[in-house]
Parts: sequence; C-alpha cells; structure tokens
Amino acid sequence: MKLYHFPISPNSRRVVAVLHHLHLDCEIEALDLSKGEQMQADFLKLNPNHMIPTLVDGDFVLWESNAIMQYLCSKAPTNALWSANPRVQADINRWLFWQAAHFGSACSVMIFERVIKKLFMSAEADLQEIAKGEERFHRFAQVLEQHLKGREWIVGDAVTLADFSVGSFLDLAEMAQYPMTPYTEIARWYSNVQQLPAWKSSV
Ligand SMILES: N[C@@H](CCC(=O)N[C@@H](CS)C(=O)NCC(=O)O)C(=O)O
Repeated sequence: MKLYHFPISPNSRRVVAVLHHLHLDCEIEALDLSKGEQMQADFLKLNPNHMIPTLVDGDFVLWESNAIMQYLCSKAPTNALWSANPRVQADINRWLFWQAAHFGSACSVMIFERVIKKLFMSAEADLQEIAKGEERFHRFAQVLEQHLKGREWIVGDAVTLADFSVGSFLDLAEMAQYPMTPYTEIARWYSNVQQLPAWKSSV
C-alpha cells in the first residue's frame, strides 16, 4: 500500500496514526501542498479532488480519510479501533461523520485563517471568518465536552477510530488558537490520545 499525505494536515495525520497503531506495512509519500504537488497530472488521476490523504492498494484507490481508516481496519480484523459490533460501529461512525461535518469544519476555519494563510499564503487572517469559526467551534466543542465527562475515550473503554478522527483536529489547537479555555474535559481526553505510541510516531 501507498499513502499520500502532507505532514501538517489533521486529515492525513489521523490516517498515519491508524497505520502505525495497526502496524500495517505502507509506503508513505509526502506531497508538498504549498508547492501545488497535489495538482500533478499523475496524482489527479488518483484523486480528482486533488486532496490528501489518498491511499493506493494495488489497483484500488481510496480517498476520504475516515473511509481510509475504516479500510485499514479491515486489514487487521481483530483490532478494536473499528468494532464488529453493529451498535458500537454505528457509535464510532456517528463521531466520524460529526468530525467531518461539524467539529472538523469549525476547526478548519481557524486553521485556514491563522495557520495556512500565514505559513503558505503570506496573507492576513480574516477576523469575520474567525468569529464565525469560533462560534461554530463553541457549539460543537460543548457537545464533545459534555460527552467526555467520566470517559477516557469517546466510545467505550478503549481507543477507537473516533478518537483518532476527532483528536486529529486538536493537534493544531494552539497554533490556530482555538478558544479552548472552557474545555477541560476535551483537553484531558486529548492528552490520552497524545500518549498513544501511534500518535507520537505519526508526526
Ligand atoms: N474530507 C477530506 C478532506 C481532505 C483535505 O481537506 N485535504 C486537504 C489538506 S488538509 C488537501 O489536500 N487540500 C489540497 C487542495 O485542496 O488542493 C478527508 O477527510 O480526507
């Protein structure tokens, strides 16, 4: 297998972490998005969205990070990251969709305005966009904060894809200045994710 990624991207870091957690053999190639390497013709044939992460497994090409993580779990059938129990699986899936549709998109506004624009575009952050991103962040962070009370992990008693998926967006919390102060449960839970060997080695 071969995974195309970009090191600073939360979307690709969670996939790399899952690869490491499952000890799967995979070549990892970085595309430099700041140089537009995702627009190369060969890569566009793999992913017409010109986005990383993108996985190639023989003649099978897969994009969308949460789908890639689920596929990787199918390569290591006894793992607990993606339970075989239908209700547990649905619960994990709920958080993957929630990350993609709500929490991650709120974080992405602050990442774009405060990190991407500064590092790669030499542009100023748009304060109105940041205000909208912060409002959305509070709306969804409150849900996660309540959910995490009394829990070590998002679903059940052990780490699952839900933790890798949602946790990947906390990675840039400081750099993108998320308004984290009220969210002590999120900070406590994310420190659990940060202690995972696969998380540490996925940078
Ligand atoms: N929903 C996608 C999002 C992937 C994504 O946003 N990738 C960004 C980097 S974080 C990208 O490759 N952007 C390059 C571009 O849009 O040209 C996933 O979860 O895989």
